[in-house]
Amino acid sequence: MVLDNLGSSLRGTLETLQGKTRLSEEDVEAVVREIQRSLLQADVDVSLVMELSDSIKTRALKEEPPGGTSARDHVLKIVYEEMVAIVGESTEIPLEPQTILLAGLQGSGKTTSAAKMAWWFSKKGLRPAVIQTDTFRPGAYDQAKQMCERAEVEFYGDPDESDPVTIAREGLEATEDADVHIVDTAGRHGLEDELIAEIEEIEGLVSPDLSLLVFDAAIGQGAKEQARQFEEAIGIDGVMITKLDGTAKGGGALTAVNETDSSIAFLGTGETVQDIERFEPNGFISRLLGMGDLKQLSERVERAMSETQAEDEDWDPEDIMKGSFTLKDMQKQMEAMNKMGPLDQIMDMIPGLGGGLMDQLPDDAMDVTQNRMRSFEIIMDSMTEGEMENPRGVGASQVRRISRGSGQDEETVRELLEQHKMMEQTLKQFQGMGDGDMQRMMKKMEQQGGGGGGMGGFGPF
Ligand SMILES: Nc1nc2c(ncn2[C@@H]2O[C@H](COP(=O)(O)OP(=O)(O)OP(=O)(O)O)[C@@H](O)[C@H]2O)c(=O)[nH]1
Ligand SMILES: [Mg+2]
Repeated sequence: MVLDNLGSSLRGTLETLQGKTRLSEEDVEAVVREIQRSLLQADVDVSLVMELSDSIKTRALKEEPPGGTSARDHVLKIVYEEMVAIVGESTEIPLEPQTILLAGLQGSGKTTSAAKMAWWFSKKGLRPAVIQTDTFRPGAYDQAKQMCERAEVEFYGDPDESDPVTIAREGLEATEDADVHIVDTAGRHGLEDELIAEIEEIEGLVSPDLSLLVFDAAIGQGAKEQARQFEEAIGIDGVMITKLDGTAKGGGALTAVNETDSSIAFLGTGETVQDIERFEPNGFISRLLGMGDLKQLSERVERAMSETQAEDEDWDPEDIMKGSFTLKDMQKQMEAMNKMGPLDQIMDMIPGLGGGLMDQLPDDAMDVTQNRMRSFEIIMDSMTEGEMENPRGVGASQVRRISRGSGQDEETVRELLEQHKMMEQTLKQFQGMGDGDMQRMMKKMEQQGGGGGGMGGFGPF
């Protein structure tokens, strides 16, 4: 999908740097030319391409690769950092009551995205409602209503009312029990004054916490002007890029984000209400440039992500001992393990397990290296609540979606599912352990864990 060409052509150019430790001016020129060519082909705005390639060039020539780093890795790191600087972190979407206003040109995907977002919020345990203020397009009411039915979320619209502002006001009142109000608006062919005036008025009335620009990935060079006008009219906090499942080149996304000085909130990847992904900058750019090389770099970002991840109050480690072991449990285990140290050391602490039983377990069950754990963490962030609860039900198409959303290979997603299965089986063996053994084990682990309070009910790993 997006900018796919950049990934492959850039990798090709970088291969020619293989083995070099210093970069000549020509080397840098060649890389920068390749980047320019790919970005322009992908419809990224010309001035943005120039800006980006200038900063890459300057840095690549000026900065010394740190000791032991190849020239190739050094350039890749700079390209990665400069691109991440443009797309930025994903738009912060707090999981709390809020009003979201959607703006965008006709057919950009606003109505579809409204239902998708509502579905997304409902999966996060919030109660969303979609308010359809589009009185311009015939059928807008029915379309939104149907999509909301499919998403199983509340909907408000009034096919007999012709004033969008009235609908917005009445809609907010009628759905006041909902936590998250998503206000859909009408689109027009171009940026007519009428559209801008209307959305300004709606914006004034609903005073949204978040104004999102919905943006067709195919827009290309038109992106800049469009983004600028919406930014001036209502102030854009984030962008939802739609139709990334299609043939779109997607470069307009970079332009829009840069132009509105905002960030990407969501990606739309299909026509059904579930086809929505939270934007993940690290995965997005890594995917663009060829993931493998960037693991090291992205670790830092990932760590920051998991640290800010809210603690899940519902999770009860005791449940594991009662038999069910979901991916959610595994996620929590991994978080805790990160704080505790390598798995095999923990296993050694468990009385009676040091030798015998350990040797009977498949080697792979212990092979949860730090790197794989990090990949797994990103993957799990891209999974739905339902998939986390029932990983055995995850089929091929879901694997594909999760892989796309997380920027990890499908292979790694399948490995995660395998790993979960193995841990689940391993756990079954532990469940036969006597209570006394278990208590001793817990005590020992608490001591080792440096008195970490949350470790009290920590499971068997
Ligand atoms: N393949 C694909 N199609 C999408 C996506 N998002 C929206 N669409 C399709 O794009 C078309 C337009 O989507 P709408 O949601 O009606 O767009 P809109 O911005 O509300 O359009 P107006 O209300 O007329 O301005 C529909 O056929 C959608 O099914 C997406 O992420 N992928
Ligand atoms: Mg619409």
